[in-house]
Amino acid sequence: MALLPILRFPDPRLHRKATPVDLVDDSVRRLIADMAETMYEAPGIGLAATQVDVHKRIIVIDVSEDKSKLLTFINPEILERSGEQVCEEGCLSVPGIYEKVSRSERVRVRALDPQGKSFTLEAEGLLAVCVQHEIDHLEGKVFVEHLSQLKQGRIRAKLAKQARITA
Ligand code: GNR
Ligand code: NI
Repeated sequence: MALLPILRFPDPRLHRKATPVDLVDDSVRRLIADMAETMYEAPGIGLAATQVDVHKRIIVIDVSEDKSKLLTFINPEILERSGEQVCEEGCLSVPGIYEKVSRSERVRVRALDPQGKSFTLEAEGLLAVCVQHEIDHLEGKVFVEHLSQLKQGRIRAKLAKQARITA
């Protein structure tokens, strides 16, 4: 296993659209194991392959208290969505920034598991938020892009200032 470096907003590679996985093989399973290790170490509740500069449609999520329920979604698709919820979101690619984003309250997702088998999952609450946040990454979209231009400008300025301090 290996820890993978996480891209930081506004890296242009975060805006690439990921392509579907055509074969779930050992190299995909190895990437999933590395993504899970990277997510737990960060620590975070989700990670999209895009964030580790792999532009394939793969997501890992674990919203459980004791970090014992790893979920893997390969080629995820939202089949149905309903309701609305507002959640304060953060992102491992946008460290130190937390902002409220409005998303669907419930989603039904279809994806492949690490054995290449299709499954569907009904998600609500934080899990539903996380699924939508991660699928956005696969589309090249970072959560701050849901915010007003004014807020995005402030966030870019804050991150640029942080980068100058840590350089
Ligand atoms: O760790 C994470 N926490 C989080 C909190 C609220 C809404 C979404 C998230 S996902 C984030 C990890 C991450 O950046 N995934 O892409
Ligand atoms: Ni994120």
